[in-house]
Amino acid sequence: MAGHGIIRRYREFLPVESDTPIVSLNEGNTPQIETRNLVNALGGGFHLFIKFEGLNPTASFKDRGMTLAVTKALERGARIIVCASTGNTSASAAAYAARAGMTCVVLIPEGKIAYGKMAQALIHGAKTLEVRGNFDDSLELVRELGEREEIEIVNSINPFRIQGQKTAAFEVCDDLGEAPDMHFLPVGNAGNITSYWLGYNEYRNSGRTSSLPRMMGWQAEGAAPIVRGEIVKYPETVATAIRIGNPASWEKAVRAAEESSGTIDCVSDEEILDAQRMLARTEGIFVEPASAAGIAGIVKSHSLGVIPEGSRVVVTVTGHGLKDPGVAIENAKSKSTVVNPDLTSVLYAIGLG
Ligand code: AN7
Repeated sequence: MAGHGIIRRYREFLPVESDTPIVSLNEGNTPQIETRNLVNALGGGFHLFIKFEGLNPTASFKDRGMTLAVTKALERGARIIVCASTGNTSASAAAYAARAGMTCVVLIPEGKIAYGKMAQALIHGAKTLEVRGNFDDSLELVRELGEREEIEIVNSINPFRIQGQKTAAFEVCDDLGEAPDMHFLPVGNAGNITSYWLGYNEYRNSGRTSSLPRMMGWQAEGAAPIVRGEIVKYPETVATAIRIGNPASWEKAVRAAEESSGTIDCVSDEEILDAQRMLARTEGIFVEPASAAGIAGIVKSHSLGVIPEGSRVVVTVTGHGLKDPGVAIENAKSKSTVVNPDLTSVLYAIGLG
């Protein structure tokens, strides 16, 4: 059932009944692309596969958890879904709520979400509140709103989000025929690393795979509470999606890294932007800055000799680059050229004059 959404494809692993009203946009089944150019640019020595989650319906991995969270909210009769978000969760919630005919309320940090994500919340008709504060403040408010019967929280503190997102690990294993040796991904609220670890374990326990990957999570240097071991009160990073100072799934993420002999580390904004540009130029894959944190993690790990020769590495790139055009245009480090409408001008501008 690939292509019909993650609930239909993996329903035996998910908490749904035969009469559960599935709300889906046919999310999941995203491409896993082997990227030899990038590996060669780094000096070679391992196999790298990019799980391109930016090709989900709302252009981020959040759709996997959202389909299940909204489905379950509808099933129990909630009328309103609400979330705090750095942008992608709100975009996804807004779209799935529209599909389900539910009301959606999103709380986002004022002025700190990427342009494309704001467009998504508004066009899908979500009640969009910009909070004078950061993501962590917004999540506190959402926890309070969630006390009301008619409201369902669809942040990853809703366990159905994690259940839906674990299907990405299933797809990785189905594509590779086995679990990879290492799995890299960005870490913000730490729901995704928790989900992948759950998924890899369930697949191994069901006998579909025989091994588990090392989980390699990456925070941004200015928003790295797990790496530092303390809440970051004023998180700052160009990767606004992971501008989070007090992750909801903190302990679970630490456990995933420990149990898997992996790590949670951080990369600077400069490393993130370099990785975004490098991936776009060597492979034609355009990701948002937060997603490039995982790529930067590979660059860093490889330079430190942490990636064993010949290993199979998967990296999840979580959101599409078009989400944040402003950062991309600045980071491209090249400008367009205005020319007169004649061949001489064009030839001159492209260096053939
Ligand atoms: C592109 O949308 O938290 O560690 O509110 O948008 O599971 O939080 C987004 C997080 C990585 C981090 N990459 O994942 C939100 C939000 C992208 C993201 C993360 C996010 P988690």
